[in-house]
Amino acid sequence: MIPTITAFERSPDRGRGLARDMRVRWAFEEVGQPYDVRLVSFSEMKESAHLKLHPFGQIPTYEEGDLALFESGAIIFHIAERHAGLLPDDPNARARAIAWMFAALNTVEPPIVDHSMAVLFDRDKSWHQERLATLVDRVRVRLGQLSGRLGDADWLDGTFSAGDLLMVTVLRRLGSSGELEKYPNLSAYVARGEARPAYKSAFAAQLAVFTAQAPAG
Ligand SMILES: N[C@@H](CCC(=O)N[C@@H](CS)C(=O)NCC(=O)O)C(=O)O
Repeated sequence: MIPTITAFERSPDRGRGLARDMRVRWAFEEVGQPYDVRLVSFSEMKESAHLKLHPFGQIPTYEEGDLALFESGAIIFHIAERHAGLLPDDPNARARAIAWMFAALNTVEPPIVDHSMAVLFDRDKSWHQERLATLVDRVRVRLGQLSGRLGDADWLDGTFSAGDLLMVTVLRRLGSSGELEKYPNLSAYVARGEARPAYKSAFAAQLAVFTAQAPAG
């Protein structure tokens, strides 16, 4: 059975692959699992049909037969458990890769999202510059620690895993902030992820949604 995921009908990132369906698409491509996509509008995401799939009215969701999932990390873990290629077979290496999945989502993504939300939505606030300085510091602390751990390795723990997949997508959310570029090994790490054929296929698929809807000219 082919799983179906949901994605934005009109992604605010204009096809830059920052929405969280991108990471799920990438996981599917890494393991060679075909998938369908149902596009949803912002208003549809808040309606009861979608809320049954996702209690917080967000994307992505995952449906396959009787199973409905939400949370990109849970969806990727599900894919990784059912297919070879995203988690090592060795039990300890597998546990460490799962720890990196949690680290990406619980420890690295929050300061990055807080920073981008402040840049996007709080520019007009009187306290914006002060708050931004704090948030930038928090991002830099995490990037510095991650950079130190990665060192000159290609991936976080041996071979490429779902932990790297999530970490790369999380770091990409720094966008044009200029923060990632301060850590050349992290920039190279993200570039290595983006160079993977599975990443490229996933990126092209989500970009096609945007270009199909963008006005011509
Ligand atoms: N922790 C969730 C976050 C999901 C999330 O924030 N989705 C965004 C798109 S990337 C969304 O649907 N935003 C619209 C909204 O919250 O109304 C996950 O990893 O799946």
